[in-house]
Amino acid sequence: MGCVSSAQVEPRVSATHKAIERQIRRDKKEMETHIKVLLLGPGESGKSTILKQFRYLYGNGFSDIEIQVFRSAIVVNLITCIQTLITAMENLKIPYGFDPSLPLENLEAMLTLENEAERRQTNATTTLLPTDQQESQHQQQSTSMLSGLSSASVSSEDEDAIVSKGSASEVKELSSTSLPSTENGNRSKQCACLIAQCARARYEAIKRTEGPLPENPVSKAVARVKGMNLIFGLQREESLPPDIAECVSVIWNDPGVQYCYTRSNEFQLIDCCKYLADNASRICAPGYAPVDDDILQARIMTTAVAEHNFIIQHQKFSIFDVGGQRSQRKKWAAYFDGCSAIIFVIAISCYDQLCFEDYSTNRMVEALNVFGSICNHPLFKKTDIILFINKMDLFTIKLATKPIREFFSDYTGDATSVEENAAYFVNRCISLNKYPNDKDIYPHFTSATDTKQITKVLITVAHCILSKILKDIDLL
Ligand SMILES: Nc1nc2c(ncn2[C@@H]2O[C@H](COP(=O)(O)OP(=O)(O)OP(=O)(O)O)[C@@H](O)[C@H]2O)c(=O)[nH]1
Ligand SMILES: [Mg+2]
Repeated sequence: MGCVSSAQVEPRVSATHKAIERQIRRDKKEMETHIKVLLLGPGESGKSTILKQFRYLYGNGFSDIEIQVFRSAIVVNLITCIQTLITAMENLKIPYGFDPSLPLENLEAMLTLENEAERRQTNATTTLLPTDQQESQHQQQSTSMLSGLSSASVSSEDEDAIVSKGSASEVKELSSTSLPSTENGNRSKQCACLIAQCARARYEAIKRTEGPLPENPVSKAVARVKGMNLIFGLQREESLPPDIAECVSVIWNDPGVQYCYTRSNEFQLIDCCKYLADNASRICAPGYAPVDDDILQARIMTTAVAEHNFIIQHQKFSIFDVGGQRSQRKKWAAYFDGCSAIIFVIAISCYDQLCFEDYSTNRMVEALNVFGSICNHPLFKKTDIILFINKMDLFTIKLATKPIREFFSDYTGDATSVEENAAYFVNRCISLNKYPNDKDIYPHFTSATDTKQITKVLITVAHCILSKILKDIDLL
């Protein structure tokens, strides 16, 4: 066995030692610069849509199988939206064909005729009733009229009472006593209330005279779409029956359905409804293949945490997309460790909506609560938060007819300025930060389905996250 002198061993040992040290340094650097970003926020705020945009921008888009899944989801989304509107038409008692854009006097005139018809019918019935029943019916009518007219703010029960029992002149009286309010919010609320009453009266009249749905193209289309069952989606290559596109378009273009859509905050309707319904003929056509914009509009609720890796400016980013519904939030904590940055997403257009999970909590209030608990979580005491105030496109449209003061009474700014209204919600978020000296909140106004707009924001955000992390580990 040969002997090796220490003089021969040492250079080899020190070379190996240096190589190991270099590797450790490389690993450490990689570990430190492997950036873990969490996408957090309540359900339907747009987290998965933002992830899709990251994939278009820094990844390879979507595989054929994924596109097939989106195709199926988009078709199901479209049919579900139309079925939801059909159900809402029934629940809100809106007749097909109802046109709220008619001047209020025309609607009132319509009410007069309908109430006259109702009065004659009631007279015909009451003459056949025994006197004590007539008395009780009369009492019921008087009570409901009084309760409707004496209330300052008209609740939906009051509306019911006025519409089912009151007359056109009473509705007119309500309009003339309550409409002169100079406050934008009150006025629009009361006009909306009056239009809703007219819709109900018309609905009741149609039901009285013609049964639930008169035979016409809309009612045929409604019956056709109502009966569809697409619960498992479409199979590969499978298409919708050829008449469905026409049915969807007939329903969607009905003025009553359009009016119902303006009241979609009173029920649960996904935000892509208008986009999908406007594109129904393309989506329902045989051989439909979704384009990128369709994929961005597709709504698939996230129920399993998805991790996606990207190389951005030579650094590895892992972005985690979690489910935002209440039942999904329990899973978030498992991903908090080692988090380098949080992108918190709030849908600003949800200020007039109720939660999907419970129909009594305002979605924006829920979003602010969730934001507060993440922002002040002990593990994130020093973690900056990138705040995406998302769905600015929908917010801008909504704000024109629904002042936020109707839902957030402490808002005292300009009713229609998008900037001022949006700043109010940003300030509400910032004021929740209990560690203002340890962390910053960086707000961005986004429309996640608008590729051009969001791309700029994502590039800026990725650059900022990277610079900050590299600075922190002293590599700059
Ligand atoms: N118009 C518009 N629609 C948006 C925007 N962001 C998201 N959406 C749509 O809103 C719906 C919900 O978006 P998602 O990305 O699925 O929401 P999410 O936060 O991932 O929801 P969960 O998975 O339930 O937590 C989808 O139909 C999106 O296309 C936006 O900025 N503007
Ligand atoms: Mg999601």
